[in-house]
Amino acid sequence: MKTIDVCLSPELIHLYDVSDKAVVVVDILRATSCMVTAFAHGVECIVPIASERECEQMKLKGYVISGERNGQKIPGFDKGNSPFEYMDENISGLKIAFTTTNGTQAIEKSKGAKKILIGSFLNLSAVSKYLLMSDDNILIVCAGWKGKVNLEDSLFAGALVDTLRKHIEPDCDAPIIAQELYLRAKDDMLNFLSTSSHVKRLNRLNIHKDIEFCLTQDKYGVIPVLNRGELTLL
Ligand code: 3SL
Repeated sequence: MKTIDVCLSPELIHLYDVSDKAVVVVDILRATSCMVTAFAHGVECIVPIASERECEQMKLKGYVISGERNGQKIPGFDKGNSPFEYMDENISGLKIAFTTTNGTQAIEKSKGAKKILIGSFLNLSAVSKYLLMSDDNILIVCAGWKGKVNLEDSLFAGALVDTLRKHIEPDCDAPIIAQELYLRAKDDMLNFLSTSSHVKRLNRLNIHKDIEFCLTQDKYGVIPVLNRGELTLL
């Protein structure tokens, strides 16, 4: 049977051998939800970049530069990190360079994996179906916040474990913890997350509607996958 594991923070990734695994990187609020939304609206590719400076330099190569630090759009960048910025008709065909506080860092740290997929509640079923068909062992890498664990990424991990549970073997207890958490939260995730650190942080920045949107399940059927440093559609 295939195995599944959950890395609750990118700081723990050294504990896992990713070389034979399909890694699903998740940053529910909001990086991977933005990426999935952007692909659902026709972007050509997204280059995830850890460093703000390197991302900025991509402007000279014709990329739209997008990103945030601490939840706020980086001054001088074209776009920030709200999924609502990646829905209009002008998105189609764009090449985007993207840097975020945690999400793109988690992708960077996952390099070396057999495959890297981008997960969110928005494309949960699509990712789950793909993983069911594939023979690869699975590792869900939660982006967390600056190395610390967060609730929303752990809930996504639990949701994915829950959809795959009959077909996979947990490799340690993190998938069981995540699944239990998800089962407690699933009927009202918005309420469950109301006291979570990042929801409070976003609320302080007056970012409210993104939270509810990013918790919507199965709005899109796209799966972004990393190929030679660039996310494209699977
Ligand atoms: O850390 C990240 O990658 C972001 O998604 C955080 S924020 O939601 O834009 O604050």
